[in-house]
Amino acid sequence: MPRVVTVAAAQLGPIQRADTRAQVVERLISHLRTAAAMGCDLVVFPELALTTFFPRWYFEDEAELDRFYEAEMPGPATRPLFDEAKRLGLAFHLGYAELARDDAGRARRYNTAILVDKSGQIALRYHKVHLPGHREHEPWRKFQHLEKRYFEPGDGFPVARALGGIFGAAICNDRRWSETYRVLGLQGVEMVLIGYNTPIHNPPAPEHDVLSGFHNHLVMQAGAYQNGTWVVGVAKAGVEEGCELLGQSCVIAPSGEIVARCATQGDELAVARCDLDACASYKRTLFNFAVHRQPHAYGMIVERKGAEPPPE
Ligand code: CDT
Repeated sequence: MPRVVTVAAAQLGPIQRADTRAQVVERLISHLRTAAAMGCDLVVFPELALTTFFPRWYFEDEAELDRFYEAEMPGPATRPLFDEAKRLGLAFHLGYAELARDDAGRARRYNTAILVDKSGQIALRYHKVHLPGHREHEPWRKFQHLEKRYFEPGDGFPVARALGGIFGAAICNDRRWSETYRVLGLQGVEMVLIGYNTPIHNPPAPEHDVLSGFHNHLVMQAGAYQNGTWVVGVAKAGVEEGCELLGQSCVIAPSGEIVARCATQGDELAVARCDLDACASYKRTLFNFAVHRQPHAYGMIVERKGAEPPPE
């Protein structure tokens, strides 16, 4: 029997700071209903899909910061999303800011993505590993990117069996790192779910701005092909609090080809019928890791963090 997952890349237009959780969840539910009418199995929402992209601001007051985080999942505001997905028989993937507490009651903040299966159970929880930006306030920037301040990095790239296949997740900046896809690929991943909020302007390197759309697809297409996996990349797009975020949400086949993509910067679905068995011809041949990889030659990948050029 073919293992087909019909997936919706559920792009969101901007979420402004004044938008309430209830308003946002209503938009997510509207995406669920459209996706169900289109015969989807899985709806993929972006990174930090419940709020505006708050790392663009420096907050001194922790109580103000806390308002962007979820202390429970599902909580009172997100329960209707879980209920509606279950009623419609849909799995979904959601990015949000997670506020957990350790045994000593200390706050642990993560940029989190979950995959919720069709029965409403959380099948996979992922904490973003590659946190971009900076830790301290840098007033020279047009806007801040304080992910290093507001989150702690996750410690790995788990996969889960769901929907008849093997699923993994990555979040935004993770998609630019080949290590992300390879660690997932080494666990046999067949579909990688990636939400993102990508400001088109990068204050430390404005010369890259014009290439931001190219780089977005470049990295996800390479990651898909080199690991023989589907990749679903989903944006929060458009002008959010004066900051322009990239769109281009898409579904990428294990061939590296884009098979569906959004055309707007607003709320929009890109739907594709994904045969998970299409991964096999790549995983069995050109990218048969067990046959062709040479780990003895890759030691530096884990032993060394920064580049160390040879002496002059
Ligand atoms: N959200 C996120 O990770 N955004 C980054 C911006 C990089 S520029 C500091 C990205 O890689 O798209």
